[in-house]
Amino acid sequence: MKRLFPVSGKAEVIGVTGSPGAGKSTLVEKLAGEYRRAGARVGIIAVDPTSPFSGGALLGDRIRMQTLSGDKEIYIRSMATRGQLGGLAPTTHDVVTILDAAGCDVVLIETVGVGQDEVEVARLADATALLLVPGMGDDVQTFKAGVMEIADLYVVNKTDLPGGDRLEQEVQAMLSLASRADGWRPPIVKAIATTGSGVGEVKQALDQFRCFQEQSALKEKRRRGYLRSRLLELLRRNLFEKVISERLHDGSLEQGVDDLFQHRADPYSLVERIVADALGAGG
Ligand SMILES: Nc1nc2c(ncn2[C@@H]2O[C@H](COP(=O)(O)OP(=O)(O)O)[C@@H](O)[C@H]2O)c(=O)[nH]1
Ligand SMILES: [Mg+2]
Repeated sequence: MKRLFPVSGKAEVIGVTGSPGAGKSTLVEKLAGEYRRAGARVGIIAVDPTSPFSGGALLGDRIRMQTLSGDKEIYIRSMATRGQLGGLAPTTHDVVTILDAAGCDVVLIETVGVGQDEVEVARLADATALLLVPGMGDDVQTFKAGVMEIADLYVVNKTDLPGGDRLEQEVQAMLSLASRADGWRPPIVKAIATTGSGVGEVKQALDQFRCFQEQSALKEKRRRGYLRSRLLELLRRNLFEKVISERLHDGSLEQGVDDLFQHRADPYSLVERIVADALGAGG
């Protein structure tokens, strides 16, 4: 990773999020086809929540994306979240870097929209598309908190089913209530992922967003924001492991629990002492 990072940073990273069954895998496959036709090398990362069914889900994704599997300019990787809070598989960031360094022009990341997940994808990605489906409980009310704010593009999928127009109007109405600080007005694209209808428009909208970002230096701002949070996250993990390995290996963790249980110590002072010891500040 140390050697790959310096030669990465060229790929366009696109997150595709939405409820399970919304058609993300189907859309990603078709979208990958669009990018291939435009001559791009494409990487696909499908992040699955770990569950008793995940084996089936991964297999399903592979089958769904099988039209791509003979293409040497496409690389598909499924990853489990391993129950990590927040969702995105811990190594997803590194896989993006690897695909980027390997010359992928576009990296598509599919994640199941479960709470904190989308926020993380939005941070990692240059652009995030949110899939909504009519009549699946995906009405605007349930999505309002949090998720809506991170979408740069809305895809109303399964418009071969009834309710697509109404859902589009709902999203439109929601978007008209608030304007984004960066001035971008997220477009709404109607699609039928299974037939590929509207997928060309999805790519066009993503291209327009990229132009908008490049003109307004928004892309730089976004990437800097992501790199800052990545740096802090790695630092947090590294320091934590350092403290654990240097200070808490010899039963002192249990000793601390004991002190807390007896109320001889409070957790705040205990943590302050442990950290100060590990950093060599001496307390
Ligand atoms: N009717 C209809 N079904 C769709 C459409 N897009 C996807 N599907 C179906 O919805 C199911 C879930 O799709 P999938 O891509 O696996 O969803 P994901 O869980 O979001 O990745 C599959 O059976 C797809 O064939 C669409 O536009 N219309
Ligand atoms: Mg899927």
